[in-house]
Amino acid sequence: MEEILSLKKSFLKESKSARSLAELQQLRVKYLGKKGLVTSKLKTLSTISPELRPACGRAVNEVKRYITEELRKRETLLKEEEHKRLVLSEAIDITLPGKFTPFGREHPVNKVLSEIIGIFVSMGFEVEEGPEVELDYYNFEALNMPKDHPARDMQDTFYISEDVVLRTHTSPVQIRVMERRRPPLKIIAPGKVYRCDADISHTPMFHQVEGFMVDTDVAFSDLKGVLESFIHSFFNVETPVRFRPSFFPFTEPSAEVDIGCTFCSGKGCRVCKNTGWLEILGAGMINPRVFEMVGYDVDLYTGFAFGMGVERLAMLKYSIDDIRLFFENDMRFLRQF
Ligand code: 2NL
Repeated sequence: MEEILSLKKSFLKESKSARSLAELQQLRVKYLGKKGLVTSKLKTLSTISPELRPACGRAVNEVKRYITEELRKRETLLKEEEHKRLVLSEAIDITLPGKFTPFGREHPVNKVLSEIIGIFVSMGFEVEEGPEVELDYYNFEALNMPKDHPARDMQDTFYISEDVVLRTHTSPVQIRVMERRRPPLKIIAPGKVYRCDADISHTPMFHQVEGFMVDTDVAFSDLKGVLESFIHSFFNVETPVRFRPSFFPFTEPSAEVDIGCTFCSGKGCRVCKNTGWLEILGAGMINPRVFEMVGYDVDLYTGFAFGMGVERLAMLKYSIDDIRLFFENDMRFLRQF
């Protein structure tokens, strides 16, 4: 009986100092295992005199139940402690400020580009695209710019090889369309173009929208009507529009189109160099030489064409004085559009 009671005492002491589930498991083996202390006591019951055996048996079983129950309690306690430790070690401070992820938005150049496209689409123009790396033939030759033309100088054009260039305008898209299709055609060609130039009004890459219309009797008055409609729609006001005689190898006659200065309303300022006018695009009647290159009957068809710089239009619309701002990706600039 004494031995049984001292078993209970020694277990109590040892179980108090068990700090982990592994230590608890060792205790379980030590007391309740096959060769454990309690198990051995049960085995020795048969050696005890029959009168004392029932009392001793009850006592050992009672100690066994007690130890089993105690082990279960300690196990629950240790598991809870372990869980608490885990939760604490993984805890995050929800009062800390979050990581700021800035939202993107459409670039002002793309915004203006979409707007320009939308206006021409509403007038019935189709949109066509083409390669930025272009054959010399489509970029120059087919546009009546022969080998000795000054615009073909290395100073202005990025050459990939003798006969491959980065397109300097989107006109080659229109040549490719005319080779493929017959009139009537009303097409605009938006996209990136490249010129070897860099200052406050030039970047080596910029965006252009060119457009053309070809049919049996397209006149200069059609060009004026389409461009005036476009300009009034784009600037949201009835700005004065002026066609000034000019020259392009691919149009004849050619014109540069001005609008009343948006900065001084035509009074004269630094931006319009005191002329009261700002040049916004170039245009003209397609040179019959271009039609010959694509195999159109020059006696049957006439057409107009025009070209505009998207960054330049965006600069005029939003009073931006340095084209490079579009490409610095300064959020303080980009957020404003
Ligand atoms: C400008 C002037 C222009 C064209 C582009 C063109 C295209 C073909 C045939 C004839 Cl396929 N012309 N395009 C015509 C006149 C002017 O652009 O100042 N662009 C920024």
